[in-house]
Amino acid sequence: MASQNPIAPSPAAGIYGGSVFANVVQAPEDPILGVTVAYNKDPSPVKVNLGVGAYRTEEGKPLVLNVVRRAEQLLVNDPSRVKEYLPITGLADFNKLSAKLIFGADSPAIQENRVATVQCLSGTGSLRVGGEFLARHYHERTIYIPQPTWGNHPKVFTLAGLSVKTYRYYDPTTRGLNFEGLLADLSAAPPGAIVLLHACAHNPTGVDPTLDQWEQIRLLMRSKGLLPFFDSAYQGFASGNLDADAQSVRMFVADGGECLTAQSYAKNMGLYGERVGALSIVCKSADVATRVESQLKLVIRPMYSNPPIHGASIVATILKDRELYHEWTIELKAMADRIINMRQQLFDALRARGTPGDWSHIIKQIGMFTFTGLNTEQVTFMTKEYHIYMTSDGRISMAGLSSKTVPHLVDAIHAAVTRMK
Ligand code: PLA
Repeated sequence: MASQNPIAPSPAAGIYGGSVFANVVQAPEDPILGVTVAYNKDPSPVKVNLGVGAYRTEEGKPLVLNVVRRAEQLLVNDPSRVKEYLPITGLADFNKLSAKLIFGADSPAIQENRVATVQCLSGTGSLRVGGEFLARHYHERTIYIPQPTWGNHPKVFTLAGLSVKTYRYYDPTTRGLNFEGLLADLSAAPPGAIVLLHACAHNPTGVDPTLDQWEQIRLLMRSKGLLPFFDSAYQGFASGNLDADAQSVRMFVADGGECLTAQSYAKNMGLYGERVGALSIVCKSADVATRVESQLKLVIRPMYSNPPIHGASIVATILKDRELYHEWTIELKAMADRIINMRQQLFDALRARGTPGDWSHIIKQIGMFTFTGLNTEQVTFMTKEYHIYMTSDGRISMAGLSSKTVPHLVDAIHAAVTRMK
């Protein structure tokens, strides 16, 4: 009977000093989300978190959009709503409306039913599902990502089964786009290679190609048969205008060619923790799109079966109602404007302080982040001495800054650049 004792130690336990997991090593914190972990542990009353890209109000508080609260109220008050499983591909309305939002209401690809859209777990989940689909069904397994890029990109695509290479993107000397390097690297890529493009508000650099440069990128990519995979995590957050921020994607769809797009509603609707996003694959024909969708289901079903219902219902409620949609665009513009205003305030304050250096990139860069040019040593100093939390590459989230915290940040930057070069 003793051998059947359910709480008897497993045979391996002794070997590993009591736990079968005793040889598991401590993993490092995530380079971005780990900044919040460190920030939360700091008891200092002056601490500021400029790490993760999460919007804060002037009072430093997280923001739930009024239009989101209204949509949630409508959902709660609707007794016909149930908690059944969604289909594997998610909420049908949400998928249609998401495709319209990124490609434009009059997009021929949508009208011709050439787009396969599936609801996924925010931007990250959409990238992962797209990556896994490509690894299974696309002939070229190499994906080129910009250098630098969002730190999770290489991990997502490697684990999806793709081989990750980089193309030149940012020039630290000009703090702008390395356009020549970008064109040279994409020209040298094997025909058919996948290319990850940030639709707007490039993370972490805040540097986007101009429309003219996008057109040259498009011509080069189409001539070489390179497959565009757009990451659209900041639509509306860059300029404050949803259509303007989708222009890069729409240029590639307008030429009739194929592409993938991962959309996130984390930032533009403030739905971070609801994990709501979409993957769209634009195909040459409706017939191909139908087959692509059937294969996307085979990727999703064993991964998480089907997506959550709440966030997608909020988005669909807002996108399908003219008045709610309008209210959303106003709130979105207010968030984008506050970020642009913080750029100006930070730039003005550094100039007024006489902090050495040309800080004009702060007002030239686009979107949620400023790529300050501060080095790891300076960042460590600012965190230790001033309790300013940011990623070690010198990126700061402008959305985490407010008029009240600008002077403290300027003190920290001034001390960092004057004391350590
Ligand atoms: N793509 C890019 C370019 C991003 O910057 C982010 C989020 C995502 C995708 C994924 O977002 P989602 O899955 O939440 O929709 N980047 C954040 C957060 C804002 C993070 O690292 O997870 C950042 O601070 O860089």
